[in-house]
Amino acid sequence: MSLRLVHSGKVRELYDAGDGHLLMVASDRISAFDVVLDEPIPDKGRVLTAMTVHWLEDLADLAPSHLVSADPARFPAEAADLPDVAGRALLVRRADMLPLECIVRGYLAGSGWKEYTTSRTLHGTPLPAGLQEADRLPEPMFTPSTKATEGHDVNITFDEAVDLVGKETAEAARDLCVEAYRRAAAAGERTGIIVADTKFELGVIDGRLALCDEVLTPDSSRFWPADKWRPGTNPPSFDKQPVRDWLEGSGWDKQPPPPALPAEVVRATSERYVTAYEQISGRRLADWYGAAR
Ligand code: PZK
Repeated sequence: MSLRLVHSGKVRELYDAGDGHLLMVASDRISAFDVVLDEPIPDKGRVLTAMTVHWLEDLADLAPSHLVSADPARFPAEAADLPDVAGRALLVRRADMLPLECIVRGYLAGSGWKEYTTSRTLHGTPLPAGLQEADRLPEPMFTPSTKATEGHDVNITFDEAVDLVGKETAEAARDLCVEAYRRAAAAGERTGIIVADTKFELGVIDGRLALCDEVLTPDSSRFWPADKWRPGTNPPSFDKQPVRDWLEGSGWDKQPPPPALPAEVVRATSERYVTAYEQISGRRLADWYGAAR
C-alpha cells in the first residue's frame, strides 16, 4: 500500500500520511521563467526541507507550526516506497488552511517594483517618491493574495482578506507574518543574506493559527546576497541566478520545452542552495537526514 497523493505542485508533492497527518515532499526539481527544467538540482529538496525546519524551530516561540518530524524513522512505513525521501520530506499535521497567500515585503522587487513604477504605490498603499528598484521599504508590508486557480496569484486588499477569514484571523495572520519576516530578515542580515520578501501559508490547528507549508525557503522567498545588493539594480537571486543567467544567454524563447542545463550550471546552482542553508542556519547540510555516506 502506497501513500495517497493529495497534491502535486510543480516541484513538490503532498501525501496523506494517515491519522490526520500529511507527508510534504520537496523534490530536486527547479523552475525558472515559470517552466520546470529537466535536470534535477542535487540537494535542492534537502535544502528546502532543512531550511523550513530551521526557521520553524527558530520561530517556535512566536507561533506553533504543522511540523511533526523530519526524522524518516517516524514516517509511516509506506513512505519507504517513495524514492530518496530521507531529508526531503516532513511529516506534518493536517491544518485548515487559510485561503490566503500571506506575503510580506521588506524591499521593492518583482511585481512590487513594477506597481511602484506605474502608480507609486505598493499593494495600493502610497509610498514615498524617489524609491529605486530593490530599495528597502520604510517598513515591511503585508501584501496578501489569493491562489488563482490558473496562473499567478491575485493581490487582495486587507479588507478582502477580512472578508475571506474574518477580522480577528486576518489581523492575527498579518501580525504573525510581519513579525516572522522581521525576525528572519534580521537573522539573514547577520549572515549576509537579504530576505527581500517571503510568502507564508498559515493554517488553523487545534484552534490556533500555525505556520504551515515550507517556510522562508528560496522557493517561497526572494533571497539576495547582501554584498551584491545595490538599489537601482535587480540584485541576483541567491539560489537561481546561475540558471537564469545561462537560460538568458542560451537564446531560449521561454516556451517549453526548455534547453538542457549544462552540468556546470547544475553544479553551481546546487552549491548556491547548500551555501544558502549553511549560511542561514550555521549548520552543515551533511548533518541533515539523507546525506550521501
Ligand atoms: C497544504 N499545500 C501546498 C504543499 C504540494 C502542495 N499542514 C497542511 N494541512 C493541510 N493542507 C496543507 C498543509 C501544508 N503544508 C499545503 N496544500 C495543502 C502544497 C506541498 C506540496 F503539492
